[in-house]
Amino acid sequence: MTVTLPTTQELRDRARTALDRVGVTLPDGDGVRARTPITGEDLFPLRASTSADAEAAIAAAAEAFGTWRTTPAPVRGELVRVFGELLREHKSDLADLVTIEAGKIRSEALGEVQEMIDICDFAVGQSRQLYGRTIASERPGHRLAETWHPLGVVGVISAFNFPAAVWSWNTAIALVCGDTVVWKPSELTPLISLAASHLLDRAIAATGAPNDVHRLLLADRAVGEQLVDDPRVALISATGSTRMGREVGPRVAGRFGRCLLELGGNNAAIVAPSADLDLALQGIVFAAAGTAGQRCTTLRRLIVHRDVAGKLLDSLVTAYRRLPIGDPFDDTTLVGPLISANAAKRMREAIAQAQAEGGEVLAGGGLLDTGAGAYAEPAIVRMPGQTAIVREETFAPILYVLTYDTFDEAIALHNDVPQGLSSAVFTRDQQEAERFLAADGSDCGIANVNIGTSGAEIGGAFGGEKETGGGRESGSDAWRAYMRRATNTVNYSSTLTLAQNVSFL
Ligand code: UN1
Repeated sequence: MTVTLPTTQELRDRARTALDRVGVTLPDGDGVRARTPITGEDLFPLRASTSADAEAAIAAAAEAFGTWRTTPAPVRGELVRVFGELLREHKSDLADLVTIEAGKIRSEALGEVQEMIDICDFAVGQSRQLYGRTIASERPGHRLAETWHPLGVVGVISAFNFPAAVWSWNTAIALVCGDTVVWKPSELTPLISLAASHLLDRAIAATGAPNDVHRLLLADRAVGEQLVDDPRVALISATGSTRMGREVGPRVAGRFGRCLLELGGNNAAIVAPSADLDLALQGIVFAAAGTAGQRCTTLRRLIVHRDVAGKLLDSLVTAYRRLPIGDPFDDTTLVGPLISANAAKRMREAIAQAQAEGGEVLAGGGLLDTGAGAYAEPAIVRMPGQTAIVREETFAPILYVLTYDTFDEAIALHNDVPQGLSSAVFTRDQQEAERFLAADGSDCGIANVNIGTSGAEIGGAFGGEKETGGGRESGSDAWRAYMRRATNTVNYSSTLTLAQNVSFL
């Protein structure tokens, strides 16, 4: 396959145009390099935030919290509404930057910005729905209730693969909840971070919200650690690998801070004999090969019934052979580059380990010779069982295939990995579908029927169990993680009645 790619200079110009339209002035200096996986080359050197900058940002956000927490929640919602309008206006510019820095194809990059718009709409509604409960008191003349209050500074640590949407899930909700935010994005995606943060700054200026309700830090890991260890940061919301979460979680817990963790996934789909195989095929290809396998919700394991395995695998292999790989700005491309040459190396190593463990490569697995960028052919690897490599998350498009005979066996295989983010079953058998969603079915935070594992919409809580970290973001009652609860007992009688019938004096 020959791949025609834009030049680094063309991408630099395109990024510059998008940044200009948004109104970003690049911070001159060094320490951080904007780069593009499309050619694998650097775009701009940028000034990195120092430890003193991080200290100042945390102090400023903590001070702004003093004002923001007493601003009425619907007024806070107005900031997020205006931000959402700016996102709509600059949807195409932001999508360009997502493609340039993360390598997503155009429709997925636009989809990422749409997620940002959707969470803003959701958060605006939420700003009038920060409900507490009234509880029936056992005492006469008493009211028992709970009130939700803003929590403090939220430190958001985000990953390259959803460089802007995951930050926006956290930030839109945190802001309506009365919190302030300090953001440390991935070092791989500084330009989209600057653009998204600048649009929020413009919304802040337009609505008169305190300047420091949001601060951005472009920096390396040391600054992330500073956020993690600072007692003024009430909540750390971190997205990334399980290895990262294993370090962050105990450090934040050690200072009794709160953590919201979105870590690795090792998502599987079960394909039952009754499944609509055409539908399953489409769902599998998007979930496994889409975003070049670099979503935390990417489908990594296919657990297919022995009777339909041959037929499904034949059509999957054919579909994989036809996948257009290449320039993510080209409308016909479905698979863009991996984020780095290192990611390609890890993919090769994982496939080699799978082969050593008895795996057979049915499709893909090679690297295109583009002379620039790491363009991998999505791979399908049939495995004799759930070996060590299958139980790991490799952030690349590798789909391991296992077969099963009984549905119980399929569910056991499905749950027998350390991670618990997303899952799916393709079946037309209602008993199987319901069993998959039941307490003894999928053990993941997301469980789907007749739809793949990736591409969740805003509105539902997003997150997973086990080594995925337990956090929930973006929808349902995820807002509660960004607030503190106070239980209030109010005595409006003239008698002091003690609970539990205690008598005293
Ligand atoms: C991620 O990969 O970190 O469900 C987030 C999805 C997207 C979000 C993925 N809405 O695939």
